[in-house]
Amino acid sequence: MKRRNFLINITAAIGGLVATKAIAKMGDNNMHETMCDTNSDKCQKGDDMHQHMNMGMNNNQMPQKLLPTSALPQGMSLPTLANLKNESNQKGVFEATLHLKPTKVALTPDLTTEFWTYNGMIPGPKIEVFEEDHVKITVKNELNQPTTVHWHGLLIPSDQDGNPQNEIPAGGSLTYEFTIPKGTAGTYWYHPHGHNTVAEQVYRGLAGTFIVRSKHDPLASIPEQHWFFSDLKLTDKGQIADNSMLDWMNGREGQFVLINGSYRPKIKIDSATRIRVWNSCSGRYLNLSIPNCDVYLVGTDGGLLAKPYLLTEPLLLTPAERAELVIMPKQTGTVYLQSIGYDRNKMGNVPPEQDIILGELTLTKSDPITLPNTLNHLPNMGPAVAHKLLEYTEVMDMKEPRGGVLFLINGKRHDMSRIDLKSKIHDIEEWTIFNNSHMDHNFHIHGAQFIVQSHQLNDKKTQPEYIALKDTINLRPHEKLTIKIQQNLPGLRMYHCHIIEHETTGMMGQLMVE
Ligand SMILES: [Cu+2]
Repeated sequence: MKRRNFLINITAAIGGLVATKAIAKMGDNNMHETMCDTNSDKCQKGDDMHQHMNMGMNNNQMPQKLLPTSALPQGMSLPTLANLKNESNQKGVFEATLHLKPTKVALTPDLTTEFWTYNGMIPGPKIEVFEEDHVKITVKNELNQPTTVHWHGLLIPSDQDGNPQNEIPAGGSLTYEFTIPKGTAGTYWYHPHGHNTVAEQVYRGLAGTFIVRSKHDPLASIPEQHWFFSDLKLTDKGQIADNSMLDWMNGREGQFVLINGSYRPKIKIDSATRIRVWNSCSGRYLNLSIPNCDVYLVGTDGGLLAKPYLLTEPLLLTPAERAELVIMPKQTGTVYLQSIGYDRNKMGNVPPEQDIILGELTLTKSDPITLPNTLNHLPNMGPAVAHKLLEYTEVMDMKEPRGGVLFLINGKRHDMSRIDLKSKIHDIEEWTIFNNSHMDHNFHIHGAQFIVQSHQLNDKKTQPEYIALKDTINLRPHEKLTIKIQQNLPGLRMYHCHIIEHETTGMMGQLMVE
């Protein structure tokens, strides 16, 4: 969004205009951002903070006209993610190049959209390596702004992990080099992590998958699919829309959710299938419902669970979370893959959450398979020797042009020159993260996979139902989450909310591991 438009918005907000707008949800009749007035039942939110937002933070941009969802073809076969080609013929070495560049993509014969891409692809090419491989990826930045590549979830040295302090200038290039540690097979991804630019670079298309395989994978014999979810917001001219003020406040949600770059694809499941799932959306929470199947959760962000866990409810995947599932169709037929409406307590006048259709599953009933009882040996982390407390808060600030709300950690905005916390290398630490705010936020930290110990909400403390390796986890409003974490490499690590608009506007801190 242009600076001039921000100023117009702010001036109008102070002038006290009452019309606010809400972003239309995916649905065939809601193709533009609708106007809602503050008295409408549909738009009303009850509590104090939301009232604040309604009175002081009206969203006074001209409504953006969005492309009707009927303009994109749907029901194509799920595309396979293209691999990033290994240019090395040395055993155990993965060497490749990623070019970041503006790329015109023909979404239909009549509609060409300019994305920012890795190697011209939406999503970026899939990187597949084995544990202990040596990875050498040269990134050429042909954008007109700096960037970095963050290897989300991987346990690699901090100076190779795309911190905002290590930007690749416009026109520059950098070679990232790291070795994948043993025992870290899992489902990762890569995306930009520069200073102040992440939201735009991600919503313009920059993200890709990174799979680390084990040579002793207990599920290797099961056929595998990849579902990479991303979000796309297009103007009525078919171009990538700027963030609205509501996007900056709540995290961006577009009118299209794509799987592997395809809108509402058809997905065939004709036997027990292992599915790796990524939520790469900027702000959208996915609450996945897979009907007429037994769905086992077998892995999370950082690898396989200790044992399979049969899901009895939709799987909530907040931005940046991943999961590995084994799906066994119980009936033959066609069903919708959906995200069930989940209220994450957005600010401002927004319509109620709805179920949305993500794709169409063509199921063939097949004999169930028996999954191994033991999938992984997860670390027993032992007693913590240090404790840390993080508090998320939200504060209104009309001087903040991107949404008028500051999202803070321990009362502070991200400052690249400030060390917020220090940890001793290899120490087992217990962190308590307190979401002292009115909306859901998630927590992501670089350089480690943590294990959740407990959730506390309204004085009720619960233990997680399964032990899992996580680098990103959701917090409900006023929830206190306790994790155990160990940083095993020295250097600077970021931690932040992964609603990318919140991260970009400063809901991020810096940990120094020494
Ligand atoms: Cu957040």
